[in-house]
Amino acid sequence: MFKNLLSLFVISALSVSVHAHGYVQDIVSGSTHYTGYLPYQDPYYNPVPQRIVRPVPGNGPVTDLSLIDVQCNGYSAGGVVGSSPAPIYATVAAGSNLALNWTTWPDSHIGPMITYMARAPSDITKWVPGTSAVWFKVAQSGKDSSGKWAATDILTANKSIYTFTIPPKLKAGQYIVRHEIIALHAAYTYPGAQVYPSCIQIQVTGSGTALPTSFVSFPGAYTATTPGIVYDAYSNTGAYPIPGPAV
Ligand SMILES: *[C@@H]1O[C@H](CO)[C@@H](O)[C@H](O)[C@H]1NC(C)=O
Ligand SMILES: *[C@@H]1O[C@H](CO)[C@@H](O)[C@H](O)[C@H]1NC(C)=O
Ligand SMILES: [Cu+2]
Repeated sequence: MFKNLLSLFVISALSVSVHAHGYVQDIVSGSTHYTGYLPYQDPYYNPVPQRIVRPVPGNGPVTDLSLIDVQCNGYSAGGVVGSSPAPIYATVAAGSNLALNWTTWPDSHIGPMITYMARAPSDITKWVPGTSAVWFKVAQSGKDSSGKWAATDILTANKSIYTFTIPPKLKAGQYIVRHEIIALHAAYTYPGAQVYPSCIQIQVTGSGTALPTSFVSFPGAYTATTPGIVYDAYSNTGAYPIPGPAV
């Protein structure tokens, strides 16, 4: 009896932490703040607030890596092919930092933080990349040599702020920043890794001319056999192979 009560308690305690996931709630460029897309508030306002972040259905993950949902989190069920665009974008200089403020991240959800960009061929407030190979990696952080994970150790130590630099020589234009945490607490098998992507629309300014030459698609970049997607984070004490192409 006592044992049953105890396991009931353990199960309900677990389900609290399992359900407390997250998303990017605030973006800072220089002294300009942009509120992120707030899935539990924005849809209920009339008019709906204008954000630079593409809408997400909630704070949950994507685990089926073959779905378009893995691009910007959500909406394959809504009949939208890929992510649904946001109405506005931030203007940021090449070479400057973008600070992304995550909602409080659960301690159990350890894993890498990875950032990609894709150059919009046309108006970013209408562009949906679909399954095209348009993404290139600009930043990544996994497990450091002392065993600290980007999420949750470093993110939490940094007050939930993740910062990356827009490549200094990047050609001016409109880009989607696809930023993600991949939580590995259940990644010992596939499906298991939990992808939490967030797509932020920006206009990059500057006189640079650089563009990468190789690109990946979402879905496509990650599969069940991509190194770092199936990974037992508790038994592996060595280095972690961050999924996807090189930066
Ligand atoms: C992150 O955003 C939240 C919600 O807007 C805010 O309360 C918090 O102060 C921000 N964190 C930092 C370190 O700016
Ligand atoms: C931690 O936050 C500071 C201030 O926002 C930033 O300069 C630094 O790059 C951040 N570190 C990481 C790992 O994001
Ligand atoms: Cu979770």
